[in-house]
This record gives sequence, C-alpha cells and structure tokens, in this order.
Amino acid sequence: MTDAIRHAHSPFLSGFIAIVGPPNAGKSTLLNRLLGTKVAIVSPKPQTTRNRIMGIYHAKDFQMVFIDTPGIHHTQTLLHKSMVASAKEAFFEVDIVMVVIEMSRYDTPEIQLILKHLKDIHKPRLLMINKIDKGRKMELLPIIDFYQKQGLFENIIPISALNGDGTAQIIRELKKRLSPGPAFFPEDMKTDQSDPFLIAEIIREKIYIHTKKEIPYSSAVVVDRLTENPNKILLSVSARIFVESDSQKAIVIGHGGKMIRAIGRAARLELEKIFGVHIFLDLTVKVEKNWGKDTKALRRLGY
Ligand SMILES: Nc1nc2c(ncn2[C@@H]2O[C@H](COP(=O)(O)OP(=O)(O)OP(=O)(O)O)[C@@H](O)[C@H]2O)c(=O)[nH]1
Ligand SMILES: [Mg+2]
Repeated sequence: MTDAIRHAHSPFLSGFIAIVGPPNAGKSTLLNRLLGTKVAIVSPKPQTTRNRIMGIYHAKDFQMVFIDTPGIHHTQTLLHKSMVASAKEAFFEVDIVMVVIEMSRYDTPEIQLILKHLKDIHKPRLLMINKIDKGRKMELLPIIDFYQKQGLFENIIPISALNGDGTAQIIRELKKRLSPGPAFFPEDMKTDQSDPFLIAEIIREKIYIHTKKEIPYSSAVVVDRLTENPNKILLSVSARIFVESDSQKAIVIGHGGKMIRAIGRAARLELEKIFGVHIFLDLTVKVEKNWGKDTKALRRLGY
C-alpha cells in the first residue's frame, strides 16, 4: 500500500483531554510544553491557574484539544471553590483524563480527593508523574508500582514538563485513544483565550512572581482597553489590578512605584514577545474590598 492510499483510509482523529491534578504539579507547564508555545501562565506558587484554559495541538492527521484546569484541593474560600468546581467539570467534558502529580508528592490528601472523583469517570485515564528531573530514578519504581496496584490508570508515564522528557510518549499514548472525528478548531488557533484575557493572565503571572504572601491570592487583573495603532506596530493596553485592601495596594505599587514598574516591565517584555509588536502598558491598582468572598465581584472579575 502506498502512503497516499494508507492515508486516505485512515480517518482524521480528534478528542478533548483534561489536564487535572493537585496545585503546583506542573499542569500548565506541561500544556505549554506539549504545544511548544505559552498559552497558560506558570508560577512557583500554588493556585496559579484560576480558569479552564484550552490549548490546541494540531497535527496532519489528528487534533488534540487540551483543557488545563485549576489545581484541585480541599478548600473553603469562594474563589477557590469556583476554581475547583471548574476543574471537576472538566472531567465530564472530555474524552480522556490526564492526571498530573509531582514525583515528590505522589500520595497526598489532595491526590486522594482527585482519585475519589475519578472512580466514577468511565473514560481512559493516564497518570503523569512529573518533575522527574528533581528526583532519583530508583525512587520512581515504587511510585509506579503503587499506582499500578490501584489499577485506576491505563498508563503511567514519568515525565519532566520542564525539560520535555516523556512528552513524545504522552502524545503517542493519547493518539492511540483518540476517536475518528473532525478538527474542532482551525489550524492557526492555539487557545480559546481572548487577547484581553491572555494579557490579564500574563500580568497576573508577573504579580505571582514579584509579590509575596497573600498578595498573589488577593489580586485579580482586568484589561479595560486594548488599542492597536493603525500601522499595527504598537498595542496600547490599559489594565486594572484589583486588590482587597489599601495596605495591599501600597505593596503592589511599592516604594516610589518600584513594584508596579517591575510588574509592568516584566509583563510588557513578555507581551511583546507573544504579540510581536511594541506594547504600551498602563497599569492602575484599585481596591475592591474582599472581592474574593463576593460572588458578584468574582463574576465581574472573570471567575
Ligand atoms: N523541576 C521541575 N519543575 C517543574 C516541572 N514542571 C513544572 N515545574 C515547576 O513547578 C511550578 C508550578 O508549575 P505550574 O505549571 O504553574 O503548575 P500547575 O499545576 O499549573 O499549578 P496550578 O495552576 O497552581 O494548579 C513552576 O515553578 C514550574 O516551573 C518539572 O518537570 N520539573
Ligand atoms: Mg496551572
């Protein structure tokens, strides 16, 4: 059989795949690594991702639509409840569930919670043991054995989302489990996020990286205005950073505006790379008391 005939006989494959796991396991890093481009923000602090983020992998004969989700954990606050709910919903919306855990935290109450939910989801499930670059090979075998005995997963793949180890195997294993179906999204589409949302996320990532303690968790970002100049070489962005108190506002602005300038500069540099144009970024900080505890405010801020 020639290649052309074989190709004509094999149908196009597609499917939706959820990336779920405890906070900080490396889910968003993995999504970016699989796509070869940044669509989801990443930080060393847990609870970075707050919304479901779609990332689309295009190939000649298949399409994979990944759904990155907020880390699932035991939670009390309203914001975190909404985050965890959106992660759990993803279980029902997809064809395949990919669970990402950290090698050094392979059996935690959070993972138990996820496995409990997974038991009722009758779909192919794969387990990624991430951050193997930080651990020792001999420590890996007992972990694989531990999960094989539980029999919940069709496949267990040790990976490093950071350096790409194991990611080719992930694509191979996922491809085996796709079904004949259409390409759901056009080839030039990498994510479902709008430009204003993606820009707000990049700013939020810089807040996570530059500030400490409760500040990242008390911050939300909304892009109010986005204007492209006529020759498309400059994008002007006005965004507001919401915090929950005056003292937080003072910290985000910093002494003589030092902190807000650092956040703005880091965001601008990254946005210029993503959009390939000069960016003018105007950031203001607003206090919205206890937005994280107010359903209406949460909705207004996109959660
Ligand atoms: N050493 C190492 N670090 C990793 C790896 N994957 C992710 N990280 C780091 O782990 C931290 C968390 O990564 P994220 O991708 O934001 O994790 P997440 O699971 O999306 O976290 P939430 O969105 O908060 O649930 C970041 O500092 C990453 O650089 C890996 O394979 N090896
Ligand atoms: Mg994430």
